[in-house]
Amino acid sequence: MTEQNFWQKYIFSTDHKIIGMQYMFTGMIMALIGGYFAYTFRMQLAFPGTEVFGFGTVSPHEYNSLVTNHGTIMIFWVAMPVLLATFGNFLIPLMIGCDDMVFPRLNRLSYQVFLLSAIVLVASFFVAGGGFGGAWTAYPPLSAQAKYNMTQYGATLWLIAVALEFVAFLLGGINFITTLMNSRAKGMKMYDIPIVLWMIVLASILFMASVGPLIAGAIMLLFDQTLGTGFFDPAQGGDPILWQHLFWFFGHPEVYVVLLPAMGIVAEIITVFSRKKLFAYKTVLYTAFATGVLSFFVWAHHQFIAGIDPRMANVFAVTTLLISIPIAEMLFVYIATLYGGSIRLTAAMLFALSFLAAFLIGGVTGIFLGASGADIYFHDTYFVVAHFHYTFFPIAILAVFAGLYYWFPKMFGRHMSETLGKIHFWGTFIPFNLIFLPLFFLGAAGQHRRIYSYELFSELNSADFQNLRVLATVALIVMLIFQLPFLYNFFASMLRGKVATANPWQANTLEWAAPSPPPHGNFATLPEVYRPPYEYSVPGRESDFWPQHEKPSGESKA
Ligand SMILES: [Cu+2]
Repeated sequence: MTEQNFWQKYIFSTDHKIIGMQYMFTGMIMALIGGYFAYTFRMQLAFPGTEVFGFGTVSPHEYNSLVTNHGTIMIFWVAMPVLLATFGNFLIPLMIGCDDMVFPRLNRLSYQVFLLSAIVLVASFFVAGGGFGGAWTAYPPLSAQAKYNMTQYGATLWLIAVALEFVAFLLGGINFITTLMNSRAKGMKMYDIPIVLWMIVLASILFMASVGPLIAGAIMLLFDQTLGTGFFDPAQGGDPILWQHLFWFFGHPEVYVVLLPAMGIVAEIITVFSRKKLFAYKTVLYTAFATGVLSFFVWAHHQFIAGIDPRMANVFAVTTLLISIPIAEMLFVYIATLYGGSIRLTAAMLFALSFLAAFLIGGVTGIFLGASGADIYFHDTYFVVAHFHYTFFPIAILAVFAGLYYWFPKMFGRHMSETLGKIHFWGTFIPFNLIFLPLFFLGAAGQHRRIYSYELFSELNSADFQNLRVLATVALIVMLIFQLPFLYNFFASMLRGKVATANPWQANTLEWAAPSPPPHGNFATLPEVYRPPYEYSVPGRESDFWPQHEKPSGESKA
């Protein structure tokens, strides 16, 4: 191969590992923006009218825009690119033992479209009228009409950015599915595929199957905004509830689009760091599949108070409770995997374990909201905000950090500092709970969300309530400060970290059979697989693990 210059190697690369990292760095930058937005509007809530560092005072419209774009960024420009695209791109070819994706140039196009979508979104903050402020769900008629939202350009650019982002993930999803099905190492059967790859591919299928109606809806909404059509405007005979159906038909499966890869990452980490095989591999696989199918039948639980027929509400309450069964089963399998293991509490393992604990709280509080009667009270209160942050934060932050600490040696050939990693873990996990536990209390006490200043509502403005808001905001600031050791650790370790061997954690999946970092093309000779994944030694005999690609010596196969 001829020498590549910087641009060919890092900017216009078709190497799946480089593309994965491009997604990762873009996701990191967007996470900093999303985190900063959270800081600005939390400051307004805790100290109304205050001068926010780097921003000035927050006007009511700016408040709406900050909340809207915080949600949009964290879900579409952080959780999806990092969980699906970064780990999907980096891990799929390495873990199935092949040299690259089936469609490397399609892969490059996917990132380029994604980058364009991010640029369009950031541009939307700076147009006349400011960024879109109609919430990440973009309910019409507010989102459809300039006369309501006063942000015609911001709203339109926001919509175009989201649509472009969907295109990027459609392209990526095609690649993931094809590669997993066609390029597996010799000897790797369907049930030998590492669980994280199943999860990423199932998530891609879920995304591709659910996003179609929303793309159609987004185009209709774009026409409503720009051409004066009235698909969603009751004043013109349109139906705003139609948008809610189109949005949540995608929006609920979207939760599993990011949850499943997170569950997969955590499965890899807890098996390696407890020296156990996954307690029930096929059960996890089937429950993930069941979750995916069920996720298409729960969407209207977001619409219990939108005027849908109460008999339909009963149906969706039941399907919503049903979907908690496979998820609970997955959690039980993970706990059973940990049981009796010889556990190594590395930074990656701490983040993985905290994911299980935090997500459990998120899941259980979802049952309150899934019960249509209780939801009449809880709907649109801070209880909902607390609930979905107890699901999304473990997914998009805790599982992502777990994966970054775990695969960093493979990505960059060096180790991150474990000490800084543990400081970062506690500085993230403790404040996280102090941010969102108070919001459960505020929501249960009836505090509505999406309100600029509670000073206008005497019954919500008591000192007790305000103290809880201040607690949440201060905890957020502490958590943001504790991301600095991570950033330092991440970038300094790339250059100066302890050099990593090919398989520093003694894992047995195939990515660890490649050098750290793997060269373009990954393996000197393509590996063959002789054992199923997750076959580890008995607890306590950590040196005696069985890599998938090593031939069994006859009697060692227990
Ligand atoms: Cu939902």
